[in-house]
Amino acid sequence: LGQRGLMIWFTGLSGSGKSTLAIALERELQQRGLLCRILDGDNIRSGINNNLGFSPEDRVENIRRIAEVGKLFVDTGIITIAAFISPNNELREMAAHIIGADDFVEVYVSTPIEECERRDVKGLYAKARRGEIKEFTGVSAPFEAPQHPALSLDTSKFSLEESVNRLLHLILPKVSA
Ligand code: GGZ
Repeated sequence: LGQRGLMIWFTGLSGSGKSTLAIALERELQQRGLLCRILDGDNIRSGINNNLGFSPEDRVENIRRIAEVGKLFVDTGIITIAAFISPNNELREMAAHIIGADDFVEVYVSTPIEECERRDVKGLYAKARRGEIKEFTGVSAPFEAPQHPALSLDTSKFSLEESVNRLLHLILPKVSA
């Protein structure tokens, strides 16, 4: 295959830019001939995890299954990009443990909540503030910032291009077989 598998694990609030970064990173990796796969709400919460909500217990099960599926991809040699809020250290440590710490790169998308809420692409923050969505991360459910991420990216400070360049700088040296 000419590449090594790796999990790029994005963590951050809703609207912080995880999916946008994941898609832009995937494009750059593919242009370099590297095989990759995005795991996000669109292909996980709508499918294998469609019986899960956002209670603390369901978030654990969400992340557990994502990590188990992700491990299969990583062990196949695929650069796997996960974009989930994964709101606390315990969840992220579980994922790292399942996948294997050597194959796990934690990237904190640290865009401040004020900016995420200002963007409110899907109107979810407004709904959460009105109480129409319960246990919404950052509003009525906790988000714990990672203590030692491999990389922190605040998308209100860096352009998409700058962020992707930083990601490539981190990842490319790790994936040559
Ligand atoms: C957080 C929620 C919630 C609640 C629905 N809390 O911006 P989005 O819409 O597309 O991304 C959010 C997504 C979060 O799912 P994750 O699987 O990443 O969360 S976790 O890792 O905590 O399990 C948001 C939408 O789902 N969403 N309700 N209550 N986000």
